[in-house]
Amino acid sequence: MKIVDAKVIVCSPGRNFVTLKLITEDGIAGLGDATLNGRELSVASYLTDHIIPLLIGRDARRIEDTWQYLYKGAYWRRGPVTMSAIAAVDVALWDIKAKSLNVPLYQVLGGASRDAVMVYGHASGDDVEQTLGSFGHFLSLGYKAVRAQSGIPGLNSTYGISHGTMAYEPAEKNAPPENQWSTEHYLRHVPQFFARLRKEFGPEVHMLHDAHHRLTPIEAGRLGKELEPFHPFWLEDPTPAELQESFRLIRQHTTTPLAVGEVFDTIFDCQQLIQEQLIDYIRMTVVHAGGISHLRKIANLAEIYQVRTGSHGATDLSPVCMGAALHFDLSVHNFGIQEYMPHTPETNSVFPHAYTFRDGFMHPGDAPGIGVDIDEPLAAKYQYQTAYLPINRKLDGTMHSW
Ligand code: CS2
Ligand code: MG
Repeated sequence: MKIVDAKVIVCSPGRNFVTLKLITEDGIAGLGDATLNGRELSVASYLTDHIIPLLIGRDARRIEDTWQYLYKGAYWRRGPVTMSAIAAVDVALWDIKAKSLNVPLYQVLGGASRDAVMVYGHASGDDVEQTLGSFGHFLSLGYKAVRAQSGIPGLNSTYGISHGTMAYEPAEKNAPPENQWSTEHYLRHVPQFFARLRKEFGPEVHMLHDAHHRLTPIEAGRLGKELEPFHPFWLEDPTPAELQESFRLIRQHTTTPLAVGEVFDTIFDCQQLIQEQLIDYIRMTVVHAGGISHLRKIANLAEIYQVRTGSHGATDLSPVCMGAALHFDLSVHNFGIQEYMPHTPETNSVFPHAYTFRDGFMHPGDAPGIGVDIDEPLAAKYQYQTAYLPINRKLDGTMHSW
């Protein structure tokens, strides 16, 4: 089953997406998401200029060999651009594999381990009252788990606050917008915020929060300890995780569950975190972590150490990624939760899909493959637009993690 054609489709139905399409001699088409928010064209070029010429003529059935060929064959290993490009090829080949067998991908991955996939939504607001209203809205939609992010008193901007009907979309045109940060303001605010959430919505609903890489380990230990009475489902990205051992300090101070990994791209980024049980959920997902093939290896390592999956699922990951992730989530044993930020209607029209949401859970559907397609003529109407993630500065102007 040779690959005879391949193309990279860059489109921007409300935000930029990069999609790889592989076509076999039998006419089977496979899709892979290659979107890297803020650096999309780097991955598009990596695929078009360097990988696609190597794929033409290869046997599409040799998924693992192709992964190793692209990983070891590049010599220069790891990194978000390389691993997003490899991920797109990997997912497209798994899509082709399942389509060639005329089964949904999860059946090829070992079949379903659960009936459906629990997801969490994103409640946010400029202040606590607005966020409480948003949180209640997600409960009315049937979500069993909701992430809560609110504006921080004294700061004119922060991470994760949606405006209008759009889900939070952290990419702005032409130049990175500047956010401002104060750890002191934040640490004063969040425990009170969570106290209000629990008082308003009771003990049952799963509540999540994303610190978005902004605390030192000891500050994260303090926040985790102060949140314990409100038993959050997880505290995400409490501190930058390049230094994996820094999570030992957080663990010494709190039992609040920790989730990390959306910015990781290989198993080596999380190996120590998993093997020392420094985290409870690994956030890596198919588009940035080398595809289904590599994410399965990460999940298998995590299973030994009782770490569960909690894959990233923001709107800057395309429906192609969401579809593939849901097949993975349905099948993997140590599944924890899946992030779900619904895409816009224009994005969904470009990427028709079989996955569904109902009462707080999702299912990938039983269409052959990953169950996601791309309407190329419609995609062509949405031209790429330069867009950047925000940057973040402390009140004195010092650069900080966004
Ligand atoms: C966030 C993301 O979903 C999350 O947990 O961390 O919104 C993240 O900021 C974006 O995916 C970055 O592109
Ligand atoms: Mg996050």
